[in-house]
Amino acid sequence: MIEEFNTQGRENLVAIADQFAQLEKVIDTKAFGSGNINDTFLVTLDCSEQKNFVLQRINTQVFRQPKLIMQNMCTFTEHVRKKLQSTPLNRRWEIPQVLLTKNKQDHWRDADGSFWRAISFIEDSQSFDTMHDRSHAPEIGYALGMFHNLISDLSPEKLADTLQGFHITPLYLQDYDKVLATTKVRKTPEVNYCLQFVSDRQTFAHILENAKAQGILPLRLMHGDPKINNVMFDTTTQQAVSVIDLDTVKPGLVHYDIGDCLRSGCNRAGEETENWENVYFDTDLCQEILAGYLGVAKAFLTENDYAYIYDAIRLIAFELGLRFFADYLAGNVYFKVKHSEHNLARAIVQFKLTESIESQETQIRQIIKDMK
Ligand code: GN1
Ligand code: MG
Repeated sequence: MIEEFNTQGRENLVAIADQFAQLEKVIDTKAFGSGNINDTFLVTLDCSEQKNFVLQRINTQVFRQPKLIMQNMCTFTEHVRKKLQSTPLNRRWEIPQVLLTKNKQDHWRDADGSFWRAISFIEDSQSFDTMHDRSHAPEIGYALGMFHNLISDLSPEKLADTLQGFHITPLYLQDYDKVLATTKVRKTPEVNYCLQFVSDRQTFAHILENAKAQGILPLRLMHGDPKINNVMFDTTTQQAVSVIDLDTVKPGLVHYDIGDCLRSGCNRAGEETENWENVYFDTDLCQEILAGYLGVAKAFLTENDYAYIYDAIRLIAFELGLRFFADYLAGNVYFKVKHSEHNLARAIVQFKLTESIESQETQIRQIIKDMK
């Protein structure tokens, strides 16, 4: 999709970006980031302050009610803005802002019916797909902790469910079973490995949902996608300054976030590697990320919350592998792919990571215990 815009649609893209520019002129648009769902562009304006903004076309096959996303974003940013105003932090922290169109709307529909929205770019910051520098580990934890901290007093009912079933592992398992029942699967060694991997973890897949249903883990607000490249770092200080990508901020378990942050931050080889033998879960990074997280989040975590952190790390890695694998079997209908085996390769990365997490269960549980 991005290529299509770059070759055929640049003028069109400038015209769309222009809807969100006020007096400034759009001087450049380029594909931006490595998102798997929406199409994202960085727009440059002819202006000395706030030179850039992020323009996105929301994938409405995934986010069926994109207006809810914008509504949630506005509720979230307003809450956090007020909170930071009354209790300022002693370091830089930024909240991505929704930018309005010339007609004061929070989105714009083009002639094809595509849903476009614009978000402020956090100036002088950058993100990384894998752990770039050890010193980033506590910062990534701090960023997630700060994010949770800032919304810990916003009640979950204030935000809508922008993506039903998101991170409900048993539902992904149901979808997977449906795909398996209706698809003729070509059984290569890689496919067989994945089939067996999922089959061996049927009971485990329910662990967080069971704890939620039994009231052991409370429903809170979560980010939904706090992977390493959604944390922005100040280019000068190299401190974390923002958590971006707010589309899935909605009621859920903080455990999905803790699991997602650690499964992405501690996988030094990254989600996109095809060198599966290099994939492992780095427990030193896990210790540092968790220390950064707990430095800010300790105040609202309960004894039960700690008891499920290990399972959350294991589950979210497994769940993402399951989601990639099911999408491969379904013909790559959800995640963007560069080739037909792409989702299969991504699934294997997450399953190898899950194996590494499982093989280090004792150490990981000890790290968590020592930090309480
Ligand atoms: C998707 O599009 P992106 O990269 O922000 C996905 C996440 C996955 C992630 C894996 C709405 O996020 O759940 O963890 O890919 N988002 C959605 O990279 O499904
Ligand atoms: Mg995302």
